[in-house]
Amino acid sequence: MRHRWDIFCKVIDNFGDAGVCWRLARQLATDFHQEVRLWIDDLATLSCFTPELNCKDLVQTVQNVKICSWQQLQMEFACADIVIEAFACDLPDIYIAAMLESDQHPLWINLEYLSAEPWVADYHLLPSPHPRLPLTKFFFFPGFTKGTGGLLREKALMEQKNEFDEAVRQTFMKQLGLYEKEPGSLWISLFCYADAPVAQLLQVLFESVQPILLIVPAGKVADRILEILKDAPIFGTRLIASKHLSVQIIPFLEQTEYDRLLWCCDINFVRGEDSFVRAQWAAKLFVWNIYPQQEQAHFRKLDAFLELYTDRMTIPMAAAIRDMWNCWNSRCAFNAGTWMNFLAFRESLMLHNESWVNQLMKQEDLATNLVQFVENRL
Ligand code: TRH
Repeated sequence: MRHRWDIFCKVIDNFGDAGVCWRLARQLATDFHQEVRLWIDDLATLSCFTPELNCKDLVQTVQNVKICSWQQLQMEFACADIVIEAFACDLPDIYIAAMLESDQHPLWINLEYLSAEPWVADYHLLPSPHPRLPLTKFFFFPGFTKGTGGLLREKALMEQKNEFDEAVRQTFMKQLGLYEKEPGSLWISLFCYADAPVAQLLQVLFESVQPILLIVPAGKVADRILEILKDAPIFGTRLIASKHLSVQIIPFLEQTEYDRLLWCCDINFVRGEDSFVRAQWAAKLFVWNIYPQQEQAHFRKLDAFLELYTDRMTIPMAAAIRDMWNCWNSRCAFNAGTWMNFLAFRESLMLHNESWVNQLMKQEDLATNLVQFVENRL
């Protein structure tokens, strides 16, 4: 059934809040033909990966999603049937008042952050009655296992990935200004936080005897790399960092193009939440830079994911992954040994990642779970 959805998104920092909400909004509109409005307080961040967006337009429709600046709530509006409060962003009072006034109160869902911690399944879909008002919100937890809300995965994603053959790949790479891949070379995409040991990674890659192309979308990390390599010679669009290491800074990509970049690379360094999930669907080698939290709470999340992800690996392979990921998240010193050990498992990791994707695919995707929950409640 076609329902009206309002998704509320506050950009706390970086791109993930907008990235997740935009992906969900698009999927609800495209795959489920729902009427979706995305209320966002920072159009500029959304526009970084949605080039069609015009930041001056406070209301506009892009890819069948009505995007409204949060400021527009001062004008007259009608509540939707379903309200998604992304990452406990606190619905505006004016909207809560409108919910109370509507004949049938909208179904209120709080979309939580992704975590692999075991408690997630116990809290998924729990109701939380409002302390003062006759309204209830439901917690919706994304996750990797049965009983959680699942992961964002568009219906056509795997088909599109399979159709991304050599010819399409060549065209895509050309558009990005990337030359043909040298046989035997490694392509690595790099998206991480400023405190990841990027200088150490470069140091290790300088010494590589295998040709490497490090591809870095524009941003703070790209700036840092440019600073480190300020004296490196330039060949075409690439910086020649050492005999075998070249670096190419590319523009920050449109969201679906970023997926394609992950499909093109052999190893993807990803971060936060959304790029982390996309790297899993890409099924190439990936290294996660987790979003740092106070009192190192993020390490519990990192360990919980590693526990699941390495479950079916041999002990040496699991140890190599743990070491690489822990060092990349500054829990230990990253060095050439860590890297070489990780790379040594490349072939078996590729196979592992294929079966990891198959395991994840046994679960419904997040939007399907959300729609099913809504159908059961309305
Ligand atoms: O940007 P992130 O670090 O986002 C976040 C935020 O820090 C957020 O506050 C926190 O809650 C969350 O992580 C856990 O990383 P993430 O989640 O990977 O989001 C990045 C988005 O940017 C994602 O949708 C992919 C997209 N992207 C592009 O579209 N093009 C690009 O070139 C790149 C590098 C990313």
